[in-house]
Amino acid sequence: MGESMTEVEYFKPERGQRPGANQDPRLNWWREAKFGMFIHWGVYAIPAGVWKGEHIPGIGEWIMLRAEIPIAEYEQLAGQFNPVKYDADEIVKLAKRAGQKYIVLTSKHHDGFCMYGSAETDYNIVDATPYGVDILKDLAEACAREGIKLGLYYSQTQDWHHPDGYGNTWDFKEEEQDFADYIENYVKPQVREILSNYGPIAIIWFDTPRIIARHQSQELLELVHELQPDCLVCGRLGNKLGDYATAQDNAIPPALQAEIDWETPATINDTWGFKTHDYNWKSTTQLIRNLVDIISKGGNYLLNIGPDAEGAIPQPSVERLEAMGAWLDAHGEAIYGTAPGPIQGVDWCRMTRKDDAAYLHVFYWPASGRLVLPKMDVSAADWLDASVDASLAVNHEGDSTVILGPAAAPNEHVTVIKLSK
Ligand code: FHN
Repeated sequence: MGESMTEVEYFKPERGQRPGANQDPRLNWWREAKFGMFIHWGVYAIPAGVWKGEHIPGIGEWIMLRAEIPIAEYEQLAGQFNPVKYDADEIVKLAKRAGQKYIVLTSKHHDGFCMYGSAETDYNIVDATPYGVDILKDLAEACAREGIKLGLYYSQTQDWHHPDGYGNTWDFKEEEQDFADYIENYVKPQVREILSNYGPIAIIWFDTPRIIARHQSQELLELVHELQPDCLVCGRLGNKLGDYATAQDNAIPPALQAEIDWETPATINDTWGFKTHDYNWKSTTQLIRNLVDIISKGGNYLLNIGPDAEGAIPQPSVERLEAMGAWLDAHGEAIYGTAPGPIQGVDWCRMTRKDDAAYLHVFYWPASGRLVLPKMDVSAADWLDASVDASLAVNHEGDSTVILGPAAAPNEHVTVIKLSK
């Protein structure tokens, strides 16, 4: 893909998009999977957006930076972290019910707190919390039992707790920090840990590649591939390295991106880490349309949940994910393992394809019941959802192929019609 406006806007080159991707067979499972669950979880779920009685604007996991909370104060959250409602099986089963095929958990976010038992620091869930359980081990075992791939988010540059990590300007002076030492003697050993102690890891999801040098990104990529050759590295490793491109948060490119493998990370409300006062939940219809829109343009959708301080998943997230799963139960054939369809750029519909079939995903249903498409080589139209009981026909009229259906959409979110030759 060239330096088009689309690339600049949606796949910032400095965030590390690898030209010439879309070939590597290690990504085959991921290309098939289409839909994953992101989990942002850490001690920031305790303040949940509120610090000393004040609502801190912005995303929940950034509260330490936004409120410039001194390390000595923020660290005390670890001593209160006791997520007794955390149930790895329940999370994995929710992902399965939602139709999500992989999970990516924050093993260390920018606040530096490790959600796994690290030998490199005591600032981790096993050593620093009353809970004392390695939640990553539980999640890895649950994923293995349920056949879900597990990926790990790891903040490789920003670490507001480590004296040499990037980003904490209120406890440390940047000119006194040794970022190279942090990468060499902290990040690399930790990446080695998460790739050595928890079985197969499908993805390392690096993020915010600020100030990282090319050789540092390159060495991290090589380390991941040396330890687990099949492990994918997302496009935010930095310096145009990584196995696939990562769109900006919640961004869906306006057109097909056929030349690259890409993924959109996205929120269900406006935050990643749990916030008590974020009620801006996207509707189920919007989430299903985002999924379809992304898949039809060749991408993957990594949709986030932010468990609360007790480890419970917010009910609005559960309800939406289950509703997405119900839609996917009837329409998964038009999503999983598909490629972008032949018709692109029509506002009222999206299209995917598999083998000889094209799948028409209708967002806006015309009252006339006439779905007018550019001419296509198809002779049959069927509802993908076998429970729909309404007539459907295909007509070729001049330069158009017209699908004739009922006056109202059979599905409240997205109706899918399978078109065959
Ligand atoms: O700063 C992070 C943010 O907290 C969150 O993890 C998202 C997920 O894509 N990534 C960064 C912002 O782009």
